[in-house]
Amino acid sequence: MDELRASIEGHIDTLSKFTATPGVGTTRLTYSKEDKQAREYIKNKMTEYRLQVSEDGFGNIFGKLNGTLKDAPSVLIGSHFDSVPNGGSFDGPAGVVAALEVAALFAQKQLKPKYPLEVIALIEEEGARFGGGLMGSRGITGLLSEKDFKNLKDKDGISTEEAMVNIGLDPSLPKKRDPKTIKAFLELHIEQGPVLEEKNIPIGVVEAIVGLTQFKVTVEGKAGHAGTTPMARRSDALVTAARMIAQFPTLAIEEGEGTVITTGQLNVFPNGANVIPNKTVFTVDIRSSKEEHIQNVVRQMTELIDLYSQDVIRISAEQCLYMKPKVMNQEIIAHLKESSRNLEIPYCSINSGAGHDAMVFSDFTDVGMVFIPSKDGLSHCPEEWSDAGDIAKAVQILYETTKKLTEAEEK
Ligand code: HGY
Ligand code: MN
Ligand code: MN
Repeated sequence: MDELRASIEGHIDTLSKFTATPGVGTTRLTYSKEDKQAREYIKNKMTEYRLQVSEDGFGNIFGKLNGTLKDAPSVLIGSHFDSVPNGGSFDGPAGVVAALEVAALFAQKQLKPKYPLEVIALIEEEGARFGGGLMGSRGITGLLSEKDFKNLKDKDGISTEEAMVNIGLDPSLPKKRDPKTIKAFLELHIEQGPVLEEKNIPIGVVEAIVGLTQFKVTVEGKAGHAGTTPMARRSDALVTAARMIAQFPTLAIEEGEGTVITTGQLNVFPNGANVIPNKTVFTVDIRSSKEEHIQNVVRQMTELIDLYSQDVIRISAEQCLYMKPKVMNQEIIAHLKESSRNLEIPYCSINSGAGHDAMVFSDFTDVGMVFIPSKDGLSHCPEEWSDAGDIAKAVQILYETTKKLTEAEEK
């Protein structure tokens, strides 16, 4: 176990170095220089663990161990390797590293699975560069069409495919994958909340994932001189945005049952200290375990937009992502719990307040997720930390579960 723990620490430590903001957390945007560095490391490890390495037309990375059954669907195991700006070292990479170590155990024990095993490292789960998020998994499953993918641009107007080519990726490779080629999807992820740490339990078997939606709201007013424009003659895009955003929390609190709403991004144009803003663009992220709460908050947000539209020239809202609440596959949940019991590793059931690629795959195949504790419940910040020993415990549970799902016998 110490060797496994050391190997995990080595992976996490190396991947954490591939950041655009050294010393201030992990910033690894999709198709960036840092993406390319992490990609090379992951592909080298896949090769070292005797996996056949490939990439698809989105830049998702696959490491395959063939099975003995001809044309059989694969058991996918993995997570994402992009990050939020100034995020942590574990959100995503913990799941990719765990999957690599499961494959390493298959190689060490010379397992020949009936069904292929594929380690997968997914791109743009966070949406930090192109917006929306869950892009790699939505692309594979066809939820994000090839056309919509091509049309996505970052804040500098660089398109997805342009950015891919800039780091040597090939957008012409196959994109959408036939769901019949996937038998199951397993993902280890950090909890990103306080529950497991407070319970002092190392493993959470995920039962359900909240539904979520994200909007990009654009408020258009009129630029003007801060000194000479009378207050009564202003069409101030920032004041209007601020008045709306300040009312959002009440919508979620009054909806209740854990409903949450967040404005994480706000851009002001032209952003001059002595200029009345003529445009603001901000995001709205709404989540709940019950779909009707999400829809109620969206309706009330829309009513607020209509109300404040009279103060400015125009307000528009673009929905970038909508995912229903998802439940994990009961059979896989049972396998994960049985493996934990057999290994005498304490576990509990848990629901996810964070979104994950597993919620995308769950419409196309059997899906299971395992959480490990997050120190102080923190995530999406440089302080994010999880114990490599807990990741090692999850590797053992995922190894036993993957053996069952791939029908691999140890010699
Ligand atoms: O936003 C989320 O829940 C995930 O971290 N992308
Ligand atoms: Mn995240
Ligand atoms: Mn994540």
